Amino acid sequence: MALVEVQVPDIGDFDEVTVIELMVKVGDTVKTEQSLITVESDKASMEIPSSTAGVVKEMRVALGDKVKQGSIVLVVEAAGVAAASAAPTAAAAPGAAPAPVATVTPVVASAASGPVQVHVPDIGDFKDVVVIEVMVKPGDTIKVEQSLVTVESDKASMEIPSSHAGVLKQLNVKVGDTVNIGDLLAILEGAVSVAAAPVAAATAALVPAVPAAVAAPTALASAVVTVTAPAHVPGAPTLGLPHASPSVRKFARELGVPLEEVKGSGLKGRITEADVQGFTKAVMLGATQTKAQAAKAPAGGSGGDGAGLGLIPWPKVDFAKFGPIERKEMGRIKKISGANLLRNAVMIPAVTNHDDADITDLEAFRVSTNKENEKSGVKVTMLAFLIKAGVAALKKYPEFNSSLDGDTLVYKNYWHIGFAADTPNGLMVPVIRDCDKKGVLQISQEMSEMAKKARDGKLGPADMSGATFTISSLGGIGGKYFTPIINAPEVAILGVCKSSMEPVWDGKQFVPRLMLPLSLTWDHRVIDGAAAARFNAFLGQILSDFRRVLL
Ligand code: CAO
Repeated sequence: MALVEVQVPDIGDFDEVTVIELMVKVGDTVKTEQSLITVESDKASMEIPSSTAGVVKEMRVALGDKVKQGSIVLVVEAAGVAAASAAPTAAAAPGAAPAPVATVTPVVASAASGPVQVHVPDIGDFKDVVVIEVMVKPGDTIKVEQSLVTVESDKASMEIPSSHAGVLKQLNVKVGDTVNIGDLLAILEGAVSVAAAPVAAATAALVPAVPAAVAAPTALASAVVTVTAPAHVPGAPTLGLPHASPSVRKFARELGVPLEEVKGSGLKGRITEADVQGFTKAVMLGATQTKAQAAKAPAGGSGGDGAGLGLIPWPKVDFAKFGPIERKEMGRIKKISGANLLRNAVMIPAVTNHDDADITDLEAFRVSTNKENEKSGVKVTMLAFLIKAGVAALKKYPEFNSSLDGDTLVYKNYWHIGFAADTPNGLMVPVIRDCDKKGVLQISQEMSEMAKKARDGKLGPADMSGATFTISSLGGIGGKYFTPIINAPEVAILGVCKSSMEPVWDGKQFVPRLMLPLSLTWDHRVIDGAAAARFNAFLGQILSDFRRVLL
């Protein structure tokens, strides 16, 4: 066992950098190359890896400390390494991690009035760094030292500034590209600049003309001049890049979190991983919205502009140009149900299976029951039979009575059935609770009361919540089949149309049977086509012989 001091390795031309993140603490076991701290200059941030595996015994740096090459970061008790062999610097240590060098390359002094190529400068030991941000676009007027792109390795991110001023004619990289030293980054036109040392470069930016001492020969004036830009210019202004370490940036990118909208709680407003998690949680809970969400939110619940789905914008037409028009604001219920329907239609991979059920005997039974019960005032409806039959099918195929919660399926051991009711104000879905415990007569009675309440605009939120499955019947109106939209978080909905007498082959002859068209829409994330076909077939069997409900 030996105590090894892990030092800041060669970090290129960075003089002093600030410790902005401690990624380990005393007692942690660290591996070789594991990131220990994040340091930051005004243009680059980088993680300092450990040269030695072992247990952290002592932290020698704190948040906000300034460190440079050779500064001791921490002391590690390294197994199997003799104290005498403990390397004084990370770079020299056995098995040392490659130093996170972000080298500043002196800028080649040159000047031209023609196109100028800007290449990726010497960025130290980094290879295949990824372009994570493009800060300029063709046509932009670029100043000397203005950051063009941000590149990132798994240990550091840095901005690549322009060595020249001019108009950006061509940008050769895009977000996601990987680049290496010498790669062509951009071509500037009308570029006139001199950038010697970083400080001199800053001065040159203020001087529009080319100093005579370094003016390019006239013959070169129209030629393409290749210039290497510095990877880092101490003292140059940052361009509003969110303050976060490469690993936090990567984490945010993986989650699709717009880092510029996250409020940093770290040093100097630095965004930490916990900040990104907090932001994500707030968005998921609906406590906040990203700017993109806010911009694409459906106006008044009536529908977005399609941009959120990468669709072309909704057509804006001046209808009055083609004839007389009248504008009427949509009602509150239509706006609310419209927003819900849009979300459900867009977010659920829905499929609809159509089938027919033979209800000849059931309809005869319904009519005779109603005759017998004429005096009771309760009219038994086909929909009440459908609800009862639906519960039997839901019990046999429980995934139709479930809901998705992330990757978990929630099976409900209650059977509350919603039914779509057409009202003057729009579509409403009252819910009849515990349909498994109620008879067809009671369901018919509750349904007629709920339908009346819906038409009178008297349904409360409790009347419309908690459904496990919905039935939408257009039977009293007409039609053959339709594709109902699932009422999330339910996973299926049954659409029913008008029954009609049809010739059905009984094996020997065609016989007239009353056939009921069924349309079952289901969420393909939860249910398969075969299960949907079985559900419909089972439902059809029950409706053709209702005694099966008892089985
Ligand atoms: N086939 C043939 N006739 C049917 C039928 C069917 N599937 N379902 C009902 N009928 C008949 C009934 O027998 C009744 O006829 P009678 O007046 O001769 O007895 C008539 O149609 C009216 O039915 P109803 O009003 O008694 O009962 P219902 O159960 O069909 O409907 C309700 C109740 C609330 C569902 C209905 O009023 C309604 O609002 N339907 C529209 C639902 C809707 O808009 N769905 C679409 C959602 S997607 O936009």
